[in-house]
Amino acid sequence: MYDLEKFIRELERKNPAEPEFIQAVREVCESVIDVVNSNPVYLKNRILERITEPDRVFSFKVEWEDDNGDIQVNRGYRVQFNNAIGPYKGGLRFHSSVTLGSLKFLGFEQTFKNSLTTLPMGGGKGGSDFSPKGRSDAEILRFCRSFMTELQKYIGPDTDIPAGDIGVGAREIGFLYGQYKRLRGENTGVLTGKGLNYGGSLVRPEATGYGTMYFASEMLKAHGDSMEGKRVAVSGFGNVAWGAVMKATELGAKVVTISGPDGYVLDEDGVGTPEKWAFMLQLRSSNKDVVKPYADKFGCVFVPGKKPWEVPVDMAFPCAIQNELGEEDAAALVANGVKYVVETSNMGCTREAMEYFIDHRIPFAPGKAANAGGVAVSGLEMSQNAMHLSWTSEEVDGKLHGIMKSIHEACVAEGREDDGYINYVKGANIAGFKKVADAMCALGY
Ligand code: 2IT
Repeated sequence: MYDLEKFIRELERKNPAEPEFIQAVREVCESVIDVVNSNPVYLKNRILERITEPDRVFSFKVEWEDDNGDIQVNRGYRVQFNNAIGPYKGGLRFHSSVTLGSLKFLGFEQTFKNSLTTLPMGGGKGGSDFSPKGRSDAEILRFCRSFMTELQKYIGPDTDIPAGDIGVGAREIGFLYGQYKRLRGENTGVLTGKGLNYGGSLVRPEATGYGTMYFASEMLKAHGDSMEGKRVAVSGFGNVAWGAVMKATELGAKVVTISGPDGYVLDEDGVGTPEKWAFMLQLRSSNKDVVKPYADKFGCVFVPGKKPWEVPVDMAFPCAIQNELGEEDAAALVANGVKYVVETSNMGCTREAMEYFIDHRIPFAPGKAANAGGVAVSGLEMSQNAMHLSWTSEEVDGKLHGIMKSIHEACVAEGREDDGYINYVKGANIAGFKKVADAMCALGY
């Protein structure tokens, strides 16, 4: 039998100064502890020790020359967390906050998220503390080349397939894939999120945001409700927020906020026109990491230095980065009458915020369920690459929709509590965990 607190203490001892990793592991273990303790096969297999230890971790030096001719040094990583159900799969994050601990949390989360997608993909994550903010395209190209020169030693189309994440979009994937092809002479599609004319999939850019809204629609349906007329707060302004605002609008909701490190925009008319969506893409590609220009251009309110959670809304979608929504934010949202919270960033809510929503019986979807549409369409891109053909957007979107529905069903099946409340955190963790744990037991040690 596992003693949860003792297990976490030992985990902290083995992984010092990695608070996000400990936070992510604790959340999963709290959900699955009864399932594990009542299963002799899991106990005999020491499943918690094995599932919380990454298979391997690579760390490498990335040297590149900036536009002034000065040499810069960053650190690159790839965490291959777990390949029990398929090859390692997960994004690359280029952001100043990247550390080994943050990538271990992301790789751990990815393992269960990928399991939920129903596709055969294991979990991995990588990236660098390099920040594209304020960099020229030429600098980003030189960084990406140097990064891939090392990374290519560890990845392959049947072993480890990276993709984008924060700071890694279509431009960076292009530069990275270009260098991979130069070095390896292959066209195997080793990265996903590629451009359409060199092996990418339709709908991949929109997939995370679309998927989250498909999940939200299922969630609302399960509560006898619909997206129609809902007032929505979104944080972030990157690829995920962009897909989310487009699909939310199509489903009849009104998104009134987006945000950046500089503050948030309150757009009472709604972030609901193609011109506004196109401007979000421009903001992202400008490498400035600010949203104020949106408020200036469209004449709406800009609130500097704040997060959008103080705005009264029916639904909140954190779409930026881990722990972006804390307990005070949760309390403000609940006090203002929020009805649903759909975490779209990975672990976007602190432990205290998540518990606040659950204690107040607000339906709360965790990122590993709600944002799985991105990696799901990455999985579909892998299938298309392996078959050397491409599907129409209707085919891809239809499969994405089906996957998000099935993730929602899995959460309900494992997460319904005695009072009828659907605990999506518990449901996602148990459903994602069981598949990986069973595969690990079947494969032996
Ligand atoms: O967090 C995520 O699921 C991603 N960044 C996407 C990963 C992928 O392989 O598409």
